[in-house]
Amino acid sequence: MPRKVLESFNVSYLQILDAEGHLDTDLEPDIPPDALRHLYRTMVFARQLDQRMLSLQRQGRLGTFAPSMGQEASQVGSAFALEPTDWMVPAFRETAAYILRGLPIKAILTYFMGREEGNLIPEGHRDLPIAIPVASQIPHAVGLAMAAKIRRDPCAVLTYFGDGATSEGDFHEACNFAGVFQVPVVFLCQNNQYAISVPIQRQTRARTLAQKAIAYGFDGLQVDGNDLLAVYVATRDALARAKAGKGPTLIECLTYRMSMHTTADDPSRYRTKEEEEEWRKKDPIPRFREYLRRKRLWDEAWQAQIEQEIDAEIRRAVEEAEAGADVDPTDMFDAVFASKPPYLQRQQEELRAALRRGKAVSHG
Ligand SMILES: Cc1ncc(C[n+]2csc(CCOP(=O)(O)OP(=O)(O)O)c2C)c(N)n1
Repeated sequence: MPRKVLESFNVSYLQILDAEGHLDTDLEPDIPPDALRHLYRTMVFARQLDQRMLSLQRQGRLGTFAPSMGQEASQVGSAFALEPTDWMVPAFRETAAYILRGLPIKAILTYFMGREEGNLIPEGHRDLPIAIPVASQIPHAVGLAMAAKIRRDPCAVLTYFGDGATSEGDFHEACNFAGVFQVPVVFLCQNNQYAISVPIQRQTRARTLAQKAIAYGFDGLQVDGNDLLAVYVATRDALARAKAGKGPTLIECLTYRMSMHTTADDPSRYRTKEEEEEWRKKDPIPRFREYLRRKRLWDEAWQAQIEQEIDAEIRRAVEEAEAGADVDPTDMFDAVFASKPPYLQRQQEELRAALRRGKAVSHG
């Protein structure tokens, strides 16, 4: 018998606005001018907040956090494609996506100042809290999508994760389940080239991460993750397919973590200045600014105005967050389940008692 080819596959790459500012007008989405300016402002906001948070962390006023610098287009472009009724399921680096979704800045700061209340997503927001264990949020997203399907809730779910997460079992189990049950989920992998110090070449032998979708029976595509327009179009289309009952999509956003992994990391130990410089030329923010400028939607005066407004807004949020109550470590047992199971109740009591004893010792 002759051998037959049973499967062959294609992985497409989408770019609409390249690093030199060339625009593919056939693919350009029709986004109203106000929305374009809002998208730009959100990216600038995220970057300014990153910088402010870094200073606060260095001053001992904020805990460790993972900067989103360089990944603003991947996050803002994709989150913009969501309706408020859709779910957003982040990992731990999605500050820019949270800002676009309208999470109060005070909540973001409160969480990173070590207070659990910052992780309580306000009523009515369909966003999940930060997930630190790598890839753990991906099965949660698939669970939400499965629930939506069963309840006939016409929403879709967008979940974020990094290139490193694609080496975790959770990613593969989630993809398999989503493919089998055709649930309305969009997997958005921000391939920022590193998982802490591990480069993408040590993460996979495959040419793209997008092609991992093929084995699970759905489509994967790669997009220029520093091109907000391409990210938006890819996510918009994937969400539409999900809502039409056509199942999941894996979108791989090619991007770069321009800053440190977290504030506890020193990237100069594992990557070169030359490499960082190459990616700096692909920075998503100046690229989008130039796009707006050519449309006469950006000028220096507006830039100065938004920077000032954002600065004032961040300043207010920092004041409010710092004025909050002291950290209570026993809070970590609350809000995990709708009603606290007895074993967590017990652990919370034990911790309270231990803290009281500790206080008695230190004061006595
Ligand atoms: C299950 C688990 N293992 C290890 C860690 C420690 N850790 C935190 S972030 C990270 C790398 C994640 O890389 P990637 O998924 O590419 O996301 P990125 O940090 O680049 O956004 C690791 C290993 C963790 N948080 N959870």
